[in-house]
Amino acid sequence: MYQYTDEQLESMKKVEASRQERFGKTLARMSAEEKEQVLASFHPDYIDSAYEELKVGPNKGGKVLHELADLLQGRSRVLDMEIDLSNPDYDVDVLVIGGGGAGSSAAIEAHERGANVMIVTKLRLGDANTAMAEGGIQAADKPNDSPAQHYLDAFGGGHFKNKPELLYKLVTKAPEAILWLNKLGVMFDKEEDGTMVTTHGGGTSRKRMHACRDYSGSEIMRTLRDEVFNRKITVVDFTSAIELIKDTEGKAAGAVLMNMETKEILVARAKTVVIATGGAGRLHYQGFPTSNHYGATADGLVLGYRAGAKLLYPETLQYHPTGAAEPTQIYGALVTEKVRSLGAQLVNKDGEAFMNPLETRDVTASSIIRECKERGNGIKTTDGEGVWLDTPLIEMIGGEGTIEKRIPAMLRMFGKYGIDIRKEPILVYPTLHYQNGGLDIASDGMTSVENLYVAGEAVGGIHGTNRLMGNSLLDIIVFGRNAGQSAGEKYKTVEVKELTLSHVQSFQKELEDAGIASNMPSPRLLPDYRRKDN
Ligand code: MEZ
Repeated sequence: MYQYTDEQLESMKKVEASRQERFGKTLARMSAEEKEQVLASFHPDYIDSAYEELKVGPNKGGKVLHELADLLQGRSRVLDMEIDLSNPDYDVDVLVIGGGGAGSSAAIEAHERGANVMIVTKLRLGDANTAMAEGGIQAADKPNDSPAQHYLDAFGGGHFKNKPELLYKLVTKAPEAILWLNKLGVMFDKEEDGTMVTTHGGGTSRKRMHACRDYSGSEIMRTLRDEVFNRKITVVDFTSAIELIKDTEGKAAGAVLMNMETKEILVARAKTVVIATGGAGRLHYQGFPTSNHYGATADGLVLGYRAGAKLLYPETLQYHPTGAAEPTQIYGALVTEKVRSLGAQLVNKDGEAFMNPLETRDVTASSIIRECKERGNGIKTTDGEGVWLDTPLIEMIGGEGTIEKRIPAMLRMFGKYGIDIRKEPILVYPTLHYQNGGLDIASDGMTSVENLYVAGEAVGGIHGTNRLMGNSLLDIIVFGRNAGQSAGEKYKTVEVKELTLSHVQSFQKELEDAGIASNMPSPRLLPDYRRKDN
């Protein structure tokens, strides 16, 4: 059971005392200038000292966070191995690296096109950020909405940096994505007459968030996983891709795999390869906690980069405004934005609502950091500080039972520690949630490396430099299917030449020429939480 400190209890009383007065009031949105100011002063992406310039590779001269630079310029795990590429352990049409929502969607679509598909995943199928997504998936499929409106919201939220052709695909394919999922068996929240229930997210001008309570990602992943199993698609689990293989024409042609338990090295030859390895939260950029699953270590970015694929906006990360700040056992865990969509306000130590809670994520996270760091209005927590998210307002607005019905996962997550979010506010602080940038793709999903496709969080450019809520579950479906459809057609024309890892040696030479002699094994594969002092 969580025991509040005296200071926290005293502050909570002020939140309770001001609740009635705050109830029903909507705080004004910030002006463009105010947003720019708070971002420049408080968003972690603006901290220059957290970044360094890349010395080698397709983004040479560009800046990335130190933690990512260490891996992009780290030492390939295959350099010290003798690997026989002449006799592959697997030979497939489409190799999908990653077993989350994007990888599964890609595999299903490629399989639909007759391809012999194999998914390789370092944990189990479905151990992915997809399964951890809570609040929902956007699609403009109501009469008062349109893909054009969805485009404008996401383009503004992304600071007008989204790659237009990718964003166009995202929003125009969104209604179809919902229908596809619905047909596969996803249990979306629906009204009695079968209409989908939709809500707002930060930065949306229409209610277009479709959800499955606050288990949206888990429900979507359950359905995709069933479909992969029903189709009998080969899944090699507990096995990581540690390097891409090319053929002598420089085209992607497979991957070197490592069994995570036995460390056995295996070779997969493939006519096309889809990277769907997800995000990077477990790199804990700038020391932030994360809402991500354990495998989120940017592996796909490293593999793709060494193979010659360019990164787009790798310097922009998403810090979800509301990670749990107490109790310490769930520090950094996601408190879905849906909590704010349903009416919870962000409140400081004196019981004052300090901002409109549905500003875009980057603005909201920065404002929370400002409230704590500059204004001194945060509440001390075990791991740092936080602000209140006043959840009891949800029941006042929506009626008794709303929390149980709409956000049961939140009720349970805090309930385990004796915190009843229907009656008490909760403490939150930004948590590392999403990698806005990633590998650059064309609208068919292919990188600049022939036959190498990317889908899901490993892609950069769809969301510009800041993603809106619910556009990630959408992008894993739209771009997962897209990559699977493209790779599932392309393989039919591919003739793989002799396999080679010469690009890895060339990259290593580039590193040495640049004076970088790193011994850091790359990709990371899993985080290391072992204590360093014994
Ligand atoms: O898209 C997301 O990141 C999402 C739906 C998260 C959430 O707050 O629930």
